[in-house]
Amino acid sequence: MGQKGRVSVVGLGYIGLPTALMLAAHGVEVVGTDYDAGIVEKLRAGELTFRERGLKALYRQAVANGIWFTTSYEKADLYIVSVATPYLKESKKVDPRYLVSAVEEVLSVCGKGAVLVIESTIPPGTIDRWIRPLLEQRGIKEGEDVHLAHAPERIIPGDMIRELTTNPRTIGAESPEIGEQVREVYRSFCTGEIVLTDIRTAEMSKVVENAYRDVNIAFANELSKICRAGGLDVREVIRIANHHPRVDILSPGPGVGGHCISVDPWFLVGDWPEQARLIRQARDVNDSMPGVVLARVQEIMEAEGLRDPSRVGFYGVTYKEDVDDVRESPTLQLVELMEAHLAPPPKVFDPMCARDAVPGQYHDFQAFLDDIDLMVLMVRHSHLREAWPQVRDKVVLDTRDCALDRSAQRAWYTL
Ligand code: SAJ
Repeated sequence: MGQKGRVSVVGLGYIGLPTALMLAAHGVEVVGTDYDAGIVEKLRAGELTFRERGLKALYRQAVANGIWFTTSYEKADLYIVSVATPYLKESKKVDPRYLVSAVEEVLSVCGKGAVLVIESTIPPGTIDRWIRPLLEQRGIKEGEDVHLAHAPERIIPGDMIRELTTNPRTIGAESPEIGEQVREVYRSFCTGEIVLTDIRTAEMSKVVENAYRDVNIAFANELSKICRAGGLDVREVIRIANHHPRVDILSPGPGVGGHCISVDPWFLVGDWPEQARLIRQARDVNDSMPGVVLARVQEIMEAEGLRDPSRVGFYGVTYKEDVDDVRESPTLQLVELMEAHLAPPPKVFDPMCARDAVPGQYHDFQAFLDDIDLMVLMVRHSHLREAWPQVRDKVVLDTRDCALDRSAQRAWYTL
């Protein structure tokens, strides 16, 4: 529909693709651009690039409404830039290279009055430091030739489509008028409240949301270490503590993966190392968890008289349940640690991950079971519940409190 003009979504990854499809499915004219020809070819051929509940149906609706995919940057009224913003391993600061190059491409094609919305997660000051200078270098006037806004995404992988529709959103814009214009575009599909603010506050609040969750998961993981040392059942302790009306502790686990919670807090540490002490500590606690699992595996092997590390199997390689994303996955970190400290290679099975995330990954559950004695439950995929009757006579290490029947197993351990 011409009313909102044409929207170009740049970067068709985990966030850009659902956003582009959602806009198109709600009648907005959308062109999706990605520099990766492989992604564009797949999307043109009717194939999705990752698994997510409800994404297929949304894709069909968007295609029926005329969305198209290309590797070239097109003229549009509004651009939504959703490219990866990793952090630099040494300094912990944001690595803006994909963002800068995408914005450079957009600036080379966009017409006067175009609005550039950055959706990628960025630390406060990124637009000042990296985007505004790009305009200045080209003699482009912000507020006249081009307008800037930041609309960080907040959707949770595994429930993206519902959350895209219902989550509240934040839009930081160069002026209230531009904020209003951007809000109108998101309003086409978003039923949640859309709050307007300035760009730096929007940048900060997004990073803060993920740092908050990281700190809270670290608290649960630290409790799990304390309870193990104190001979207590951490799950029971948390369950009881959470009865308190103002206590709501998260779940301990084998570590924090994914490209958001394990990355974004570093931005604050990178820019404010003196102030961001707790946030840094939380990162370290969460990063230590794969090592804690490894130590537990070694203890259990000892206790159960299991001598062959190659008969240890990890169930789940994705960073969490019912997604196919393996970025920063605790299992991948653990496999690396095992290769360094125990004889390689451990066995890995994941029902969500069609491609091999590790060499020799199993795709047949029974074959995986036949080759292992100790099964480490790393991810609580829905598949596990259905397939559980197949699992018999194993030593199990449950890192996720999977709430499964233990009676058919040889022994059961928790983190
Ligand atoms: N995890 C635990 N214990 C918990 C909760 C999570 O160990 O109690 C682990 C998960 O297993 C996973 C990691 O933490 O490895 C992160 O998973 P998650 O489900 O907490 O979050 P993400 O990374 O999938 O999505 C987050 C969300 N942010 C918040 O909830 C504040 C989502 O809303 C954001 O849109 C997303 O980051 C993002 O893209 O920034």
